[in-house]
This record gives sequence, structure tokens and C-alpha cells, in this order.
Amino acid sequence: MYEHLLYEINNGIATITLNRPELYNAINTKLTFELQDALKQVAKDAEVRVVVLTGAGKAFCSGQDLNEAAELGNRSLSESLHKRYNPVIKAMRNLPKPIICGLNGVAAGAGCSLALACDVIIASAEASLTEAFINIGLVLDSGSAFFLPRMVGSLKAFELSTLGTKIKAEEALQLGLVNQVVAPENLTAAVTTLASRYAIAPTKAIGLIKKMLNKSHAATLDQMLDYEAYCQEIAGHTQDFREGIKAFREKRKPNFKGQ
Ligand code: T3D
Repeated sequence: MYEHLLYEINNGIATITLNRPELYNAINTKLTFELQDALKQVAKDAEVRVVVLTGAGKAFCSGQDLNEAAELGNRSLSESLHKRYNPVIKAMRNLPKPIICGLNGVAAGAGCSLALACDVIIASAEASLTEAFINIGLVLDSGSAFFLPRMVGSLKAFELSTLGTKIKAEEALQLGLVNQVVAPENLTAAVTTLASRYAIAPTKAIGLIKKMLNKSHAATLDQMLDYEAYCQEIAGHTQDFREGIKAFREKRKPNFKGQ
């Protein structure tokens, strides 16, 4: 189906694997458009209730393919971001379903941004993150300038993005850049355990919570109180809410359908 992505769906979990392992899953033009397409598929497929994003081989993603960048020569990077990268990040943040990053190895440049745009990051102890842009004379892009200071604070964000150093998984955990660090051999199991939990969760409510948290970055308390009321009204009309109440009263586990 795709040249540079693996895409599979199992028990409500869509797994998208960046698949150019020999180049540490560097992102070329084709891969960005394939990723845009895969994100459209997971958005419209009601069977999908959670997405896992991971990389094939040793790395998660090394960012823009620098061989392609050299071949393309002098071009507009702004245009490249607007057409290729930004739609991916927007689609990830607007997807009303959780996205779990299975951080299997290094994430650099736009690859780091891709990881930070996920809702949950579970890292292998061998993984690392690097805002590598500065190492080639570029600035943060693909959302890193948005996500990084919110996750680590402005002092640390300046340091990490101007020095381009590699943040190892354990340090990333201390900084609040990843949710959990596991032994490399346990990564798939840890990701699958969490994804399986989301696959039977009240998906509509999770989608709404994601929207609320996105919005809260730029909202006042008054605006958020109104937005909470608006979203709760929607959640209150879902089948899953009815099932949640019923299951509570019947003293059993709810059977959420994501509707
Ligand atoms: O459109 C636009 O251009 C605008 C968008 C820009 C967004 C960006 O992402 S800019 C930032 C681009 N990425 C980088 O600058 C990262 C470059 N790579 C690295 O810094 C390092 O390779 C890593 C930190 C990712 C990993 O280091 P290490 O020592 O573990 O591995 P390595 O030996 O450097 O790399 C392994 C192989 O992957 C190697 O190939 P080889 O020599 O074994 O045949 C290396 O060339 C290749 N590779 C790694 N990153 C890229 C890459 N090939 C192409 N493009 C890459 N980005």
C-alpha cells in the first residue's frame, strides 16, 4: 500500500511504522505524503480507536532526508514545511483518537517533532531525542517550537534546541519528554498493552479530551470552563456514557464501543 510506511490494523489498533531503516527512517517527500495519507485513513476508519507510531530498525526517525535535501538543492523550506510537514503535525493533533509513540531509537530534527506531537511516548531505554536542526544550521520546525517549551520549560528548551545535544531516554523521562522508559525488548509489549487499553476506551471522550488539552494552551480559564461545558454536553450524548452509567449500576466493567 505504501512504499516507506508499514500500515496495519489489529483489534482497533492502527500501527504506522516509518520504514526506511537503512537511513534511520529519514523523511523524504514521498514519506511525508504517505504519512499524510495514513493519518487520513486512521481518522476516517471507525474501526481504528488508537494509533501507534513507531520506526523500523534501530531508529525512530532521523528527520528530513539530508541526501534528498542535498539533491533538491536550493529550494523553499517554508514551502516544504507548509506542504509536507505541517499537515502531518496538524493531522496528528487534530486526530480525535490517541496516538502512542513507540520510541524505539533515536528521534532527530523533524523526527523529534513527530514524537513530541504524539499523545503518549513510550521509549526504549536505548532511544534518544535530539533537536538536531541547529547542527546543520536550521531552526526548530514541525511543531518543536510549540511542544518543547511547553514540555520542558523555556530555559531547558533553549538549551536543547541551541545545542542540539542527544537526550537519552532516562533524561527525557526526568524532563517530562516521555511518559515511560522500558527495556528495548519490552517496548512492543508495553506499547501494545497501553494501545489495547485505549482500543476499548470511550474513544469519543478521549478525542474530546485531546481537543480540550490542545485548546488549553492558548485559552483563559473562562474560555476553558465554557469549552469544558460544550465538550461535556457532547460526551453526555454518547452511547459510551450511557454504557458507563449502566455498567456502574450493574457493578460490572463497561463495554465501550467508541460511539
Ligand atoms: O524540507 C526540509 O528540508 C525542511 C525540513 C527540515 C526538517 C529536519 O528534520 S532538519 C534535520 C534533519 N536531520 C538531521 O539533521 C539529523 C541527521 N542525523 C544525525 O544527526 C544522526 O545520524 C543521528 C543523531 C540521527 C543518529 O546518529 P548515529 O551516530 O546513531 O547514526 P549515524 O551513523 O549518524 O546514521 C546512521 C545512518 O543513517 C547513516 O547511514 P550510513 O552511513 O550507515 O550509510 C546516516 O547517514 C543515515 N542517516 C541518519 N540521518 C539521516 C541519514 N540519512 C539521511 N538523512 C538523515 N537525516
